This record gives sequence, C-alpha cells and structure tokens, in this order.
Amino acid sequence: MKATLRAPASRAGAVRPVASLKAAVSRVASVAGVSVASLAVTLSAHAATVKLGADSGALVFEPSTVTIKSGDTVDFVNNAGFPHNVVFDEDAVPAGVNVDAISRDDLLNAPGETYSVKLTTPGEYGYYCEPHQGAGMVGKIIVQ
Ligand SMILES: [Cu+2]
Repeated sequence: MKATLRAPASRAGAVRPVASLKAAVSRVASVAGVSVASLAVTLSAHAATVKLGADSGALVFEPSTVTIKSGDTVDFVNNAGFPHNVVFDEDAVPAGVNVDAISRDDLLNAPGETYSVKLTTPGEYGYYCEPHQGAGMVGKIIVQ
C-alpha cells in the first residue's frame, strides 16, 4: 500500500496537532479500505495485548507496561516459557479495586491461551506472574 501522509509545507515547519493527524490517517485508511480500528491500536492505546513470555523466551510480560483508557480490555496471550498467570498486587492497584476479581490465578498452560481483563478504575495496576515473579516477571497497566 502506498499511502503517504504529508503535512502541508510550512515556512515555520509547524508540527500538526495529533488530533488532525489521526483524522488524516482515518481518511487515508477509509480510502485505502483499511480497518481504522487496527490503526487506532497503534495511534492510541484503546486496548492492549501483552505477551506472556517474550519471543526470545525471556520470562517477562511483553510489553511490561501498557496504557489504556478506562473500560478498555487487556489481552494476555500465552507466548513462551509457560505456565504463567496474571496476579494483580493488592498493594499496587487503585483504592477499591478487588484484585481477586481481575486476577487470573489459574495457570495458562497452552500456547496462545488468552486471559482478557477489562479495567475501569483509573490509576496504576501492578501485577506479576506467580511462577516467575522471582525472575522479574512483573508488569504494570496504567488506566487513564
Ligand atoms: Cu510466568
């Protein structure tokens, strides 16, 4: 696909506001028949996918920090070095959030197995993988 985005030439070299860039991308995407939703993922984090275990096999959440909007869903996908799980730290979530309701204590054993969690209360959520917490398999979700 050849869809070049080019801001109008300006002597001042002004940077166009992000909002108008997004609108421009949406227009280009519509013309090109590309799903705007798939582009939106890279432009603004309406949702996120976190790999359980890096492609290299490292025992980490990849990426280890994601930022989403309130009401968005994070998908944790079993990738490498499993079993893993996703346990939210009761001392590292916004006040009033029930970590039992959002954690996945049962181990994910199968390749591609996915755990999805919707988060609504804004703030920072710290979480870890029980089997690999000692190896540094910890992550953070920022809900805006
Ligand atoms: Cu793990």
